Amino acid sequence: MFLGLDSSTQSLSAVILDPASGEILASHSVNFGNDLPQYGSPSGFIPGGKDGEVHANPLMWLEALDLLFNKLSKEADLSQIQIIAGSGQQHGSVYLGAGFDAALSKLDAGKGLVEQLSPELTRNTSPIWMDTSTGEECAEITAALGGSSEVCARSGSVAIERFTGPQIRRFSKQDGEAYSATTRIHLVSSFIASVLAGKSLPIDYGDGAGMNLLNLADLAWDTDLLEATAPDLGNKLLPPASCLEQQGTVSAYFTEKYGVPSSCKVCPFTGDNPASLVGMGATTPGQVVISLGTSDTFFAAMPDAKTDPQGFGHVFGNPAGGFMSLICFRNGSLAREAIRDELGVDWSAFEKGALQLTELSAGKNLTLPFYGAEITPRHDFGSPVTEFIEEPTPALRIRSLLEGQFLNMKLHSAWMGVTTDRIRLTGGASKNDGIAQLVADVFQAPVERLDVANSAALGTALIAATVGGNDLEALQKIFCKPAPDSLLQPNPALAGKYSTALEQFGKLLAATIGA
Ligand code: XUL
Repeated sequence: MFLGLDSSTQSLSAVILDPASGEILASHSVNFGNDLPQYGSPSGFIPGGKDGEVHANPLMWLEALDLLFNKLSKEADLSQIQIIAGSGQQHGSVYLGAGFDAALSKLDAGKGLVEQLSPELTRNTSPIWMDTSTGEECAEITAALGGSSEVCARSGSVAIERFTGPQIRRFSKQDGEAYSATTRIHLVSSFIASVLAGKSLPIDYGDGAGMNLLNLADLAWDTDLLEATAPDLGNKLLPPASCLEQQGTVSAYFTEKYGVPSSCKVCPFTGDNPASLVGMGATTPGQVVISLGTSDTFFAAMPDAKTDPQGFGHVFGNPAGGFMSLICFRNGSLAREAIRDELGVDWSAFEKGALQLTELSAGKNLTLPFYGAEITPRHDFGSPVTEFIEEPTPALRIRSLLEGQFLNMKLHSAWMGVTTDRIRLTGGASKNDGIAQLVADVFQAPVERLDVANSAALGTALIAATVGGNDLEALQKIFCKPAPDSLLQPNPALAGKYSTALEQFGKLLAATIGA
C-alpha cells in the first residue's frame, strides 16, 4: 500500500492505494475550517491580513496531520504502508530555529505534534500563495539581477509576489532578528515531509521552482538569487532533490502512535500543481490540463526548461522528470458568471445545444474576456473589450466570451512550443458539454473530462507507488481514467476560423494594452 498526502489551502487529504488490485483503499480529508475551528481560519488562512498579507498558522497543519493519521488508522491498516509521498500548496513558507531537527528526532508519541514543535517556530505565521504584499521586494530582487527577463530565465518565473523568495526577503527586512534566528526555512510541502521523516527533508524541484530561487538549468539554488533575496539564505535551505528520491524512513512517532511500519519510506514532498499533473495522468509532453475554476489554470508537461518571454507563465519541475508549465488566468468562472448575470441567463445558454445554434459565427466576433484585473496578461481591463461584426445578441456574446477565454489561453501558452495532443479538462465548468466542445474546437485537440476529487493527493499516492517500483504510465492508465463518455473530438471545419481568430485576438489585445 502507498500513501499520498496533500496539504492544500483548505484541507489536508490522504489517498491510500494498492497498485496490485488497482484500487483506492482509503481516502480522507481534514478540513481546516470545519475540523479545526479553534484556529479561526474558516478558509485555511487567517482572515483580515493587511497590505495584501495572507498568512496561515503552521500549527494548524501539524494538528491536521495528527487528526488525519488518527482517522486513517481507524479506517485502514497502516502497517501495510510501504512508502509515503506528498505535496503542499505552493509558495508558502515555514520558519524554524536551531532546535527543529533535534525536536523532530525525539518526538514523543504520548504528546501531540503542536505542543512539541511550536517552540521551534521562529515566525508564528506562514505567508501563503494568496499573499500579494511583496511588490517592493520583487522590484528589489529584479533590479539586483538586472531585469525581470534574467530572473525568469534563471528561475522559470519573473519575481512574483506570492513566490517564496520575495516573501523571505520581506520577512528578513521586517524582522531581521527573527530572520537571523531562523536556521531552516521550509515550504509547506517540505515542512510536512520533515515531520513525517523525523528530520529536515529537502525541498523538491517541482515545488522549489515556485520560489524565484531555484536555477532551472542546474537544478540548484542560484547563488545570485539567494544573495539578492536575503542574508545567509543558502545556509537556511537544504540542497533541493527529486520527489522520487526517498529520504529514509518514517519517524518513530508515526510508528508508535498510528502503526505505520518503521520500514516505511518517506519521499520529499512536491507542490500541489506538480502532484496534480501526475494525478491527472498528464506527465508526458503533449498532454495538457485545463482546470476551470474561479480562476482557470493551464498546465502541461514540457521536456525542456523553456520560459515565457512575456513572464506570465511559470515553470516548475515535473515529478516524472523534465518540467511543467503553469499559467493562471484570473478571469475564469469570475467572467463566465459575470456575463451570465449581466445577460440574465442561466447555464443552459452555455450548453452544447445553445452554442451549436451560433456555430456559423465561430471566430467572427472578438471579446477580450476580462472583468477587472487579469494576470495573464497582466492588465486591469475594467470590463471586456469587444469587436463584433455581427449584431451582439446574448448568444453571440456568450460564444465570443468563451472563445476569448480559450484563445487567450492558446495565445499565452504558445511559448511552451509543445503541441497539444490531448486536453484533460477538470473543475466545475468542465462538466458543461458546450464549454468542453469549445475548448476542443479552439485548440483543435480531443478533450477528456476527469472527475478526480483530489488530483494532488492521488498524484502523490502514484508517486509513492512509482518509487516503490511500479510503472507510472501503467498506474496512470488505471487510476487516472476519464469519465465514461466524456471524450469530445474537435470539429476540423473550425480549424481555419480559429487560427484567423487567434491572430485577430492577439492584435486586439496588443492594441488594447499597448503591448
Ligand atoms: C500556483 C499557486 C496555487 C497554489 C495553491 O502558483 O499559487 O495553485 O499552489 O494551490
